[in-house]
Parts: sequence; C-alpha cells; structure tokens
Amino acid sequence: MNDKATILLVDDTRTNIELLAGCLQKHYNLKVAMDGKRCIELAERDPIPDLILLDVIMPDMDGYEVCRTLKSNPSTKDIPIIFVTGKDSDKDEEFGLQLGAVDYITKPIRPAIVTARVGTQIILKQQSDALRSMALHDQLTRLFNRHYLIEAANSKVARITRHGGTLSVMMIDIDYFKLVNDQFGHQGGDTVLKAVANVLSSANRKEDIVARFGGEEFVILLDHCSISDADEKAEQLRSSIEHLLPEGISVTASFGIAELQPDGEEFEHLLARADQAVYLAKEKGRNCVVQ
Ligand code: GH3
Ligand code: MG
Ligand code: MG
Ligand code: MG
Repeated sequence: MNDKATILLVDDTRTNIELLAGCLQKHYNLKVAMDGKRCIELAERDPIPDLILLDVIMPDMDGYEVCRTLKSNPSTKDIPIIFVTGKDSDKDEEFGLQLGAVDYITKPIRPAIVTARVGTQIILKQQSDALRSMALHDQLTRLFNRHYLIEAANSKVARITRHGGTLSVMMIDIDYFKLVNDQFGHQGGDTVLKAVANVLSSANRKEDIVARFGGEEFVILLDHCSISDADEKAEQLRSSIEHLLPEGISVTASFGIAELQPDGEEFEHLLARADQAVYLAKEKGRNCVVQ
C-alpha cells in the first residue's frame, strides 16, 4: 500500500505548479489541475486528496468560488484547503479563511515556508482521519460500528424515501455463543467473532455496509437489494459460517432479513422487523434464515 499523502496543486500558471511540485514531490503524491473545474473533478476522484493548494486568481472560476463549491459538497467538504495566492491584503486573507481554508500563503512562493505549512496540515489531516476511523469502527473486528451503521442507514433510507429504490437489512446473531466462550474462553470467543466478521465482510459488495451491532450480533445493510436477493445472500453466508471451523467445533448463526417498505418506513422500524425475524429463526431451531 502506498501511504504517502496526496496533494492536489491548483494554479493556472505552469511555473507556479513547477515550483510547488519541486518542494513537495519528494514526500507526497501529487495531482495537478490548471483550472477550477478540473480541480473539482480531481477532488472527487481516487486517490481523494488529503490537501488542496488553491490559487485564487484564475480564469473562469476563481479560487474562492472553487473553495465554496468544494465546501458545499459532502464528498469534498472535509478536504483541507490552503490558498496560495498573490492577493496579499488583510481583507483577502480574512476572506479566504472565512471561506473555510485552513491556511493562507501569499506569493511569491517561498519553498521552505510552503513545505513547513503543508507538513503541518498533512499531520492534522492524518490525525483527524485516524480519529474518525476509530469513531466509526469496531476495534475487535474492524467492521463498522453501530453508530456508523445507523448514520449511514438513515441517509440511505432518506434517499430512498425521496427518490425510490430498494434496501434490505440482514441481522445475524451467533448461536449459543455463550457456550463458545465457556468452551474456548473469552479470547477463543473473540477469535471466533473475528472469523465470522471476516466471512461477512469478504462476501460482500463494495456498497454494502457490514457492521458489528453488539456483542455477537452483526447487521448488513444491502443497498439496491430485494428481499429475495437478501435471502439468497443470507443462505450463502449461513452456510459459510457453518463450515468455517473444523469439524467437531460448531459455530452457526441465525439470520433475520427484511426489506424497506416503500410507505416511508423508518430504519428503526425496518431493523426491528429484522430483529423479530432473528427471534423466529432462534425459535425454529437456529442456523437458519427467516424473513
Ligand atoms: P442464542 O443462540 O440464543 O443467541 O444464544 P447466545 O449464547 O448466543 O445468546 P446471548 O445473546 O445470551 O449471549 C451472547 C454472549 O456473547 C454473551 C456474552 O458473554 C458474549 N459476548 C458478547 N460480546 C463479546 C465479546 O466481545 N467477546 C466474547 N468473547 N464474547 C462476547
Ligand atoms: Mg493564477
Ligand atoms: Mg445475541
Ligand atoms: Mg447469540
């Protein structure tokens, strides 16, 4: 994996780009845009930049307008922006910072100053990414946590309520997990949880959200997925979990699935239906899928 941070350089003057690239290319991945429109395109494209160095005076769309556009788009609003500009009055600087830029560097470009200020912002960005990742993931399994699941689900449900679409939810509860702990100890139980989490996440599409919902409970949010597709998928996962451990050690799980009703059903209600289905799966004798 390439863990160099990515910086997007935006300036309509080639010599400025060359000067900035000269001081930054050794330590960072660089992307270059020579106008505002291209900057907005590249800001959304992988690798998503960790920082944007943005010129102000450019034809068509100036840097202030580019900044406003980036800040109003949920997928680019958290990318830090440093203005690098010849507009050097206090008023200009104040204006740029009020637009949400994290720093404001005036031209002529002084390589040592740019390098130092960029370095500081990259460290801050990496720290905030790490904190965000910790806040959204479960430490043991590395899956998303309940908090993230609910946030993501509410926004998917809102989108579907407005524009239509299909969403299914799958709830998974490991059977007799207390016995797994009793038999193999808490650490052994943790190893089983990690193994089950791996099965659940490796078998899924990129757009699915796999979360650890509680102790030995997991939830998968299946976007663009009908109840019959969810049923097929759950059956595959159920079988993979059943065959996960060597013969003689039994780990199975009970599955409940439900599809969002198109009458404005809320996620909480959808989840309660999946939970009820898990309860019925337990009643039926466990290691099965109920809808
Ligand atoms: P059922 O088939 O009815 O679901 O039985 P169960 O034993 O799985 O049911 P229950 O929900 O009562 O027990 C879940 C157990 O999971 C209890 C708890 O000690 C254990 N557990 C919860 N979180 C963790 C964890 O992080 N690690 C380990 N090892 N065990 C955990
Ligand atoms: Mg310019
Ligand atoms: Mg449980
Ligand atoms: Mg259980």
